[in-house]
Amino acid sequence: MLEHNWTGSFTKPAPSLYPHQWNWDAGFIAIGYARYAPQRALADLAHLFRGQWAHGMLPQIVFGDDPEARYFPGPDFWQTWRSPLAPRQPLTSGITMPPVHGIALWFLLQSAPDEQTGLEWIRPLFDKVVAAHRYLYQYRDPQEEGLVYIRHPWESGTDNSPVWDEPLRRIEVDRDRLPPYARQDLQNPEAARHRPTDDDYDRYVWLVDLFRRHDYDDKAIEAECPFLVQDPLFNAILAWANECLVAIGGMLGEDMRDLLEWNELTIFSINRQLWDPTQGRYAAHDLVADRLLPTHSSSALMPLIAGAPDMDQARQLLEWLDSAAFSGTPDEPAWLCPTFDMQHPDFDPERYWRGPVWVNMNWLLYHGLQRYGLGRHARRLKYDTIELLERFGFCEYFDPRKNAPVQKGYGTDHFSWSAALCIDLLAM
Ligand code: 2M8
Repeated sequence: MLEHNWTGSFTKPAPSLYPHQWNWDAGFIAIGYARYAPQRALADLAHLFRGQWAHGMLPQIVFGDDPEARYFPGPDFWQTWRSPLAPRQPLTSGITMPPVHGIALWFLLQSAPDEQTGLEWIRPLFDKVVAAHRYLYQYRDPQEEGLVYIRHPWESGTDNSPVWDEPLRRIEVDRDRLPPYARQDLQNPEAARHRPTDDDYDRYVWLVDLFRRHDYDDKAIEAECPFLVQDPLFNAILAWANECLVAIGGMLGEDMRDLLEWNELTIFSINRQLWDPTQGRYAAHDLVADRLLPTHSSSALMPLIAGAPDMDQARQLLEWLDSAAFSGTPDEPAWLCPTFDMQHPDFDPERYWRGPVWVNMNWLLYHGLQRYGLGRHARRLKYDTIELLERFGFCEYFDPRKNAPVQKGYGTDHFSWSAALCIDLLAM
């Protein structure tokens, strides 16, 4: 599948639905390649970082040049040439994504025949990944508390999660003033049931329009953007990646004091700011309303990957994972791990990030559980993931209900990170 999606210069997330290169997809894909084709991983990541902006932002999409590629929004819609910081070539989108690349470098290093070789492989990428973290701390952490915000649901990677509904509702869309656009993602008959709704897309487009009107100036956007959220998933990935970079930097003899300080603050603030003691889990913090968002997705478990929770917090997270929210009931058993609370009225087992199981989230949670010595849970997560792929194909996402009358996974098939992370899980 990865061969199939390799274009000659980068790996697409999927054959036609996602015809360009995506930021966190490339990180997960590199983790799979690391197991059998590390040079391919390095080439893929090198291509991604060609799209890095002058101030360090690593864009969500690096566009390829296939004239047949159909994707909205493409480069003409993003118009990133309005910013002096954006590369002229390759063209990119104007937002970022969860920074998994430090973690990918760590996995590449682990897969090398020896430490020296591994360090030589990743050396050319190291400073670029650090620069992407520096961008996040300098431009996305206005209160200098070690927590970075996202300014678009696409930056979360969990695009239409019910958690974003509340801050998105703040956006009043006037269709007459919205730039005209045509979705390209509804080409198969099931897509309208599985993908985000048109109302979601109107808000996604509204936000892009705001960004481009401000020529992608971070400060100007921050002053006006109604969607500024500190996501536990994004910040937990940042913290795990910081940790990986600090370890690699130590081996390379680099001065890692900045990253160490930032990371200490990030872990501290994940617990101080994002822990919801009334629920016993992490939550996203809405910077505009200055409050914790009341709905919680499986992202609320993810600070486990960064070692942020203490043992008592970890126990509360585990209880939640074991509850009907994620593990289902005797009548309605679940594959681990639904991305949203199955008992919540907003849960939708078929719609994208509102409930289905995603392989990248399972892979992350697997590592979080291992980190806390929760081997039995980690194994269940691993074998559920492999069984889903075996039964339903290398799809993009899966119905979490074991009793669901389905023969196949949802979304596109030949999905790169489902294949890549399966390789890694099997090799582990
Ligand atoms: C999905 O997001 C893109 C926009 O970035 C889309 O829906 O068009 C998400 O699942 C995201 O996490 C993923 O990186 C991307 C490509 O696989 O697709």
